Amino acid sequence: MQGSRIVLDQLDKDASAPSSARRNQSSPPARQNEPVAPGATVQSSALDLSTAPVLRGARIVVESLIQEGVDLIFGYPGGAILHVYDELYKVQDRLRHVLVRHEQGAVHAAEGYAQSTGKVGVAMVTSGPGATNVVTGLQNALMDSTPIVVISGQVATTLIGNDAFQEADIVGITRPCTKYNYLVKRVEDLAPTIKEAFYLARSGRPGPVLIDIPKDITANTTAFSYPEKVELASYKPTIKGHPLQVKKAVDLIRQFDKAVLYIGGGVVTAGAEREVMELSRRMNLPVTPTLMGLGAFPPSDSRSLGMLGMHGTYTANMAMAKADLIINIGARFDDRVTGRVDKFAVNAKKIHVDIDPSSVNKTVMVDVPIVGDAKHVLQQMLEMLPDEKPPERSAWWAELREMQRRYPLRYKDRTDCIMPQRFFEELASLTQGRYICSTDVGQHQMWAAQYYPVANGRNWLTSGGLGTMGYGLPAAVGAALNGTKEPVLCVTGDGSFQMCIQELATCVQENLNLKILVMNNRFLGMVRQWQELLYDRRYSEVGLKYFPDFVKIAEAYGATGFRAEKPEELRAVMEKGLNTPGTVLMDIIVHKETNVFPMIPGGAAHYEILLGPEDDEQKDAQPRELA
Ligand SMILES: Cc1ncc(C[n+]2csc(CCOP(=O)(O)OP(=O)(O)O)c2C)c(N)n1
Ligand SMILES: [Mg+2]
Repeated sequence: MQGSRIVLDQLDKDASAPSSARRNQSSPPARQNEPVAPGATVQSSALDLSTAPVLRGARIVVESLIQEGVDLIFGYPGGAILHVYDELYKVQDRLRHVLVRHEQGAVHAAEGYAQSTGKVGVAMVTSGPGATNVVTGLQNALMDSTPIVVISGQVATTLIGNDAFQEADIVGITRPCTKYNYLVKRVEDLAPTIKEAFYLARSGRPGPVLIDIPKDITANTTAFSYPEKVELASYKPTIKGHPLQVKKAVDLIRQFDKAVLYIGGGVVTAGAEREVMELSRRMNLPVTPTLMGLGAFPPSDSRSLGMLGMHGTYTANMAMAKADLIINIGARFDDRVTGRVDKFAVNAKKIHVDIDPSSVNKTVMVDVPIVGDAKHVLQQMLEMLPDEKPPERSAWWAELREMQRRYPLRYKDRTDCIMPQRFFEELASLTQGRYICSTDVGQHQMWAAQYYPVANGRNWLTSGGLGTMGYGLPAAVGAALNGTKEPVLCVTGDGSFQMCIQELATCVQENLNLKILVMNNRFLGMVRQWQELLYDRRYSEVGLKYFPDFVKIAEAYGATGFRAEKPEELRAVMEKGLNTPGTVLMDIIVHKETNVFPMIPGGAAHYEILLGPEDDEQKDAQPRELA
């Protein structure tokens, strides 16, 4: 995956210093918006831009953001970015800044905002430690193709390389974890760089872009006009699929019977849900989404096989193993899906539609690669497939239905404690999957993926590629600030929640309609599960021996807290929590040692599926071989 840093790199980058933008130089920092005092009149900060006014770099930064259509940024101030924060103070009527409590939170919030809206999320931080705190979020956004722009302050150009106070070579540090990054060295380059950064972040395979701006560049002045377009000779994402390749794909879909449509996050990014549905309907194709593709196809549709991958359904994974044709739309043959690559779907012809050429033939060689935007390519396919009677694929569907009948998701409920799956079933039944839901990482994430019926891909915020504990709460903050009136859910674990717990302050400060559900198993549950199943139950440092009282923590931050410990309390607590205004935390104490099944152990073939102890035919949870 790391393949996706764009090609532009080689062309215009300053070889020595991290980064590069082509023109640059720059300025000083700034500070941020306080709530306007009650009764105070807010004067419009708008400028007449038709005259290309001479502005200092800091003002150019904020005016450029406004010209880009940005109205919300997440950030944390400090010395090197102070000039910009001072300008933010002046434009608060046009550009809102939300103060997070940790820079990691700012980036995940920008990601949550971006994923839930399709717009570019923006974060702003200071130099040195502020900047290094964004690294996890950048890598997360890179792996999940989320469009964000991060602006970091840098020490003055005269100090760069001097081990100056709060100096870090953030362009060097983030080179491998951004789609592109820039060090702005001239104030004249600021506006064009920002324009280009947004274009790169949102176009092609979206991703994170970082702009590092030295303090003197934000103090220098120049005439400001925002460029209208970006011309990059070396970067022109392919949108339409090659017609001959599309024709080959369509011929295969017509010809092969045991076909599966394997859809990923690219479908959500491209907004290609309707086309996927249409292709599935016209060609009677079973559909399985990856973790990132959840919501791109209705889970209630009869052609849905449920999620694919390590904790996907038995039927989805076995369908891939038994298929004679796999049609991958906007997914990347991730190892959580393929398992051992040499044993992956060996009998299937493979079609792969992806906007990122570096993803094609990267881990799995395919028969028909098509580089292009999922929506366009699917439309091209549909044009070649008249809406006639769909093929029956009766033997194939019979086989799939039989697998679904024998191996549905199942668990044994208990009366003495809350089973985790029960918790997710209740959540699904109370919400019907209609709310935006963020997750953290671990068992709760996988159960959420299995049971929460995500109604729309933009409602599903999860850290797929990087698996970043701590993502869930700040991502939900970003989504809750996207203008939605509905509550936003954050499903988290007792471990993950503590990784960005400080963002509770942001939730309360912004009076967010956020409902946090902590699936509290008093364990780093997913790691414990691996230790139970693969390390003979040697639990090494997975028991959270000290548990803070999450309800009290919520209250200490000014939020509301509830707890459910017994099955009979569960629904009432969830109802009360979902209906209480503002930020609410529900601490749901679940059975400690339940495992997530099905499970394909790391390194196993994708058909070596462990089923749960409840499964009638698979009581000992032994790997099964491909029949
Ligand atoms: C930042 C980070 N550190 C470590 C891990 C490894 N890891 C994956 S899942 C997990 C346990 C998560 O515990 P919790 O949040 O309580 O979720 P549970 O599995 O119990 O539902 C850990 C430690 C990770 N994914 N991210
Ligand atoms: Mg846990």
